[in-house]
Amino acid sequence: MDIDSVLDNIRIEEQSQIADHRAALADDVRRGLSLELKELPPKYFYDERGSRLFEEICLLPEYYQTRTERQILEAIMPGLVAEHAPSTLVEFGSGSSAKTRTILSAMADRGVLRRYVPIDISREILLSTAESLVREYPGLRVDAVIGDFNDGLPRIEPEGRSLVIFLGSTIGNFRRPDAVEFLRRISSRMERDDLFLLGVDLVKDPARLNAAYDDAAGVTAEFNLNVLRVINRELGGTFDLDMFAHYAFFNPRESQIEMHLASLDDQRVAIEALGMQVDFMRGETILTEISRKFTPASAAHLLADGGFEPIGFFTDPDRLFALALARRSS
Ligand code: AVJ
Repeated sequence: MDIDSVLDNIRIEEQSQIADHRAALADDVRRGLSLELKELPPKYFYDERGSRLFEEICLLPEYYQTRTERQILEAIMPGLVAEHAPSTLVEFGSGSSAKTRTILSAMADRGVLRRYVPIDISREILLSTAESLVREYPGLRVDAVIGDFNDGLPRIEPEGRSLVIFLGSTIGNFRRPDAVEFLRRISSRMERDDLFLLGVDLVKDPARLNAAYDDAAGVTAEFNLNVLRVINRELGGTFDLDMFAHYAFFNPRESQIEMHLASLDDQRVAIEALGMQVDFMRGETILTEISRKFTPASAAHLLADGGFEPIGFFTDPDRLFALALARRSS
């Protein structure tokens, strides 16, 4: 397939409100490090190095999420496509769309695949993914959307039934009210016969959860510390990465993993671009990520509050991970 016919099948639309990523980072860092209980949003882990570290995490023996979700997808997609015949796949936070191929192939095998709508913040990743997919799936149209999760579902002209997916348990990064709001923005844009598939990590033995976020090879620790590197580079921070330790644990009362960076001593850090100095007491932590864990009931409840009617719940034999299927409630 020559490059012109490939590009004929690709459209990229910019929908993100955030024109200036450094300004957004500056605002979030100023706010988060001024709080009495310091925190930083997890989205800033993912510069080039952080994205590479996350891909490494997905291959770790302790991190069961990625391969388990893929197993479930492989098991359920043929049946789901046979029953519902979706022609458009819409994916939030598509990244490099690795798991997406399982779904696209199931749709292609049934002859129903028409269009893929990946939504991601990285134009480069969207473009390169779109190009390879258009080559791999003859006749596929890719309408890529550059956007943030906060932008919600893009307006797509209806053309058959859509399957909207949000995989990887990324919903677990949202505090519950934010998750509800995010889901509501999606459900309000969906047609009654569209489908929504949500990946959720399940509650399990806390030791297993703790290991998944504190791997023996130390990759998750590097990933966590990477946010300080990003602040140093983008905002002229003076964080000494050797003066902070990765600290992650399951909090059963909140049903969430909490990932922190703990200050190893009393210290003062400057952030030049913010004209700001931040004091840390020995042992004080920055909350860098929450990763909420669900039961079948709590996932169904969240979906219902988000404007969805749960219609299916699929898990693996060890009940490590789950995919919840839903449609808009009316
Ligand atoms: C990409 C948000 C699903 O919460 O498990 C992996 C990120 N953090 N190890 C997760 C992550 C530490 C991951 N999500």
